[in-house]
Amino acid sequence: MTNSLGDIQNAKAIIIFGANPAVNHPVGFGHFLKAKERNNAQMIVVDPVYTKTAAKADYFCQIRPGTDIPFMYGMLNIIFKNGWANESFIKDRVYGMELIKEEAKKWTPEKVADVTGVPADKLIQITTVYAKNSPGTLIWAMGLTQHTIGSSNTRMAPILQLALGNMGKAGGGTNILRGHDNVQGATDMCCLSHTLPGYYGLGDGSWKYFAQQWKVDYGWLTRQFQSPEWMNKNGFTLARWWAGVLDGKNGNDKSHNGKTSLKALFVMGNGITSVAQQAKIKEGLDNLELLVLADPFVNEAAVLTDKQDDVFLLPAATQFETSGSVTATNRSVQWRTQVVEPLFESKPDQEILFEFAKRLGFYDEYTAAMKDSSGKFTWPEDATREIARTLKTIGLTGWTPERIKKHTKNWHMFDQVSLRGYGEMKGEYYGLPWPCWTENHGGSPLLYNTNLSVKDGGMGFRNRFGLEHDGVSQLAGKGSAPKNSKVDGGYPEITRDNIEEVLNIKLTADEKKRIGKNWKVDTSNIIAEKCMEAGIAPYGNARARARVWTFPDEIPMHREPLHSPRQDLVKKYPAYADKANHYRVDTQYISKQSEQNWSKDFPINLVTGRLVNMNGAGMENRASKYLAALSPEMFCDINPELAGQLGIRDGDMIWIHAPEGTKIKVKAKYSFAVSPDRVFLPFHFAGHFQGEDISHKYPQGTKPYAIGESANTVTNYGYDIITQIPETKGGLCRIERA
Ligand SMILES: Nc1nc2c(c(=O)[nH]1)N[C@H]1C(S)=C(S)[C@@H](COP(=O)(O)OP(=O)(O)OC[C@H]3O[C@@H](n4cnc5c(=O)[nH]c(N)nc54)[C@H](O)[C@@H]3O)O[C@H]1N2
Ligand SMILES: Nc1nc2c(c(=O)[nH]1)N[C@H]1C(S)=C(S)[C@@H](COP(=O)(O)OP(=O)(O)OC[C@H]3O[C@@H](n4cnc5c(=O)[nH]c(N)nc54)[C@H](O)[C@@H]3O)O[C@H]1N2
Ligand SMILES: [Mo]
Repeated sequence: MTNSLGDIQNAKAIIIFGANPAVNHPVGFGHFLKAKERNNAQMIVVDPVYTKTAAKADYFCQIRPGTDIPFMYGMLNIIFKNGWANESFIKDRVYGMELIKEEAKKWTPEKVADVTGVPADKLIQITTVYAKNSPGTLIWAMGLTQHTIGSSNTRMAPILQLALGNMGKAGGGTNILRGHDNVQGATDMCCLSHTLPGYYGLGDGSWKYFAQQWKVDYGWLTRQFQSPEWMNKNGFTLARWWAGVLDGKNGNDKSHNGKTSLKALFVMGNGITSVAQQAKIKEGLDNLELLVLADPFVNEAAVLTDKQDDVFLLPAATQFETSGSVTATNRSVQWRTQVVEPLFESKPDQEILFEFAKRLGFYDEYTAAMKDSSGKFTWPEDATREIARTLKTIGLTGWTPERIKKHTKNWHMFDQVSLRGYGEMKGEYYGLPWPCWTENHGGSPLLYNTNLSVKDGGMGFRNRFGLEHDGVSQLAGKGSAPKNSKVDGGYPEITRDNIEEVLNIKLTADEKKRIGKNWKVDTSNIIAEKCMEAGIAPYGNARARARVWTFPDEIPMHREPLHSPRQDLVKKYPAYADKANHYRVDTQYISKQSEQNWSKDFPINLVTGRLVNMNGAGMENRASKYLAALSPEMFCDINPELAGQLGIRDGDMIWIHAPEGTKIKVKAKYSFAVSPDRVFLPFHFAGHFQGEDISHKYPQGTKPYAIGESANTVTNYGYDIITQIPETKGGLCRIERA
């Protein structure tokens, strides 16, 4: 999220792609409604389903799943044609927009209408409204990401904002509504298999930096791997770990994993039934040697599997029973205080991990960086200090436990919209939104804003991809530097070698001795401090890239979902080539898409999403009598017209069949929110599997109040080409009366 939820109140237009905040971010949605009250902000919702958010919008575009790229190119077509683009912003701060202009020319409103299902005049109407009501904020969430082209979708949306010059502005920006409590923090800390914490890339240099910061021997670290080259390879993802268990099947090739299958699975805080391809996941679970589930509830992976031995449920404490820093969707940090001591024999997650480390023999190394000279540490304060000391890339230097606690204690001393502090909090923004470059820096509430000095939260775009590409400068143009900058225009990221030249300063001999190699590893903080004095962002001042020369599609291109209802368009916009060793698993694209005409046997689009009373895999809520009562059983939203064609009455049980050969049995619920060519399934249920009630497998006394089929038993095969997120928002199915 470039701005903040509060800042949405500054918007004059709000366009929402694939997010349903009225249901999924109901508190944050208050800011959207305030924007309407304050500025008469025009709200546009683009979604395949008429959602509760759409009900509050001024305009609703019912898009076919997986066609947001044509939709946005269609908007750009109209914007460029009418001269509504912000050409000076593009000239000074963007790279590669001419390629986008060329592609946009192809997407006339009529062509967009054919591909997306949104009428041409509607596209022209909403584009006019959005372009003329500036600043406009662009919101997205899972409706853009959960596709094989999810990563292209999430590049396309910022490109639209860059074209309109809506980036780096109050009331503008790209505001991605994050999911779980602290999911931003979890990502920043790298619950990921392809980077180190703080998004430091896998590579010898990063590992050496972390070895030093973790106070462990680099050689010891390398010995934890089969051989050192494995340190720099992507691991498995949550979406496809199961393929690692299934020897030689489903894209498994053991040579991608040190010639071995996965044998054990340790799950801490994921419901498992929330992941696509449940039948395969079951097979993966069944074939494990060891399954350990650390969860405050019964993790329904234990119910899904037929595995009888070596399945352990560890009682994890909840977040009410622990404390520490948590990061909100807008990069602001808060301190969470403990409400009660862990109940019964449950333990907070870190205690469980410490106990593991002790038994596996690396507790000393695990805790080394937190310990003082007497070998003691205080949890979680010393962990927070370690993070602040280490993670320069996203600017966490200023996040000391003392400052974070003071912010949380004084949250009434901050403005809700600008996040600016008053009284003793003056000069700081609520939660010190990162980057928070130094221990005196007040945080950056709004990314890429050049109207503020760097000291006050301003910055340009990061210089991450070199100084030039194909002879074109990657640095920002003259005149576009943050306020009070010593340099007028673009400049590179700051290093030991260029600091004196770029900042036009002289370092003392002592500073020269202490300074780190570059801003990302400079634990002396000399680079950050000197940069603040000079009004310079340590990470440089560059252009935002519309063209990514290292990606399979250099600019976002439309590609039909692997299972598309439009066979004619599949030929025109085919999927990617298959990708071997994609996070250790061979992954199908074109071979799956062209295996057969899927839409012939599976003619209906399948969309999945959320309910307001349930969360994720849903066990937490289905175990609550009152929340379960609001949606006591699994259902499928179906348009009465489609239902009528299939002879299905409201409340009938139906079978939903998927291309993978799997099926679920659920209740039909008449709804006009979906058009007759698609159905909607919530994914919060478990306890039934392909028509069978497996609830006898819950440990005694733990069966939740509501059980049902998991939508993920029928979500289709398909994984994003960069991130491997499952294509749970675009697939096909066949429906019949049960
Ligand atoms: N009550 C509740 N709140 C939650 C959660 C929960 O489970 N329950 N989960 C939290 C988490 S982890 C997350 S990530 C967020 C997710 O928040 P959202 O992303 O808002 O959640 P979804 O309902 O999954 O999807 C949003 C919308 O995307 C639409 N969509 C599907 N396909 C497409 C498409 O191709 N294009 C477009 N434009 N739209 C599409 C769906 O119809 C749906 O209305 O919510 C968080 N908040
Ligand atoms: N079909 C379909 N599938 C989807 C999605 C979709 O839109 N459609 N959305 C996807 C998305 S965005 C997400 S984020 C996932 C969400 O799915 P999950 O990540 O499975 O979400 P939760 O149910 O919140 O799971 C969290 C688990 O952690 C446990 N837990 C809660 N607090 C703690 C704690 O403090 N410690 C520990 N150890 N455990 C705890 C809960 O009891 C629960 O079992 O679902 C994904 N799956
Ligand atoms: Mo999520």
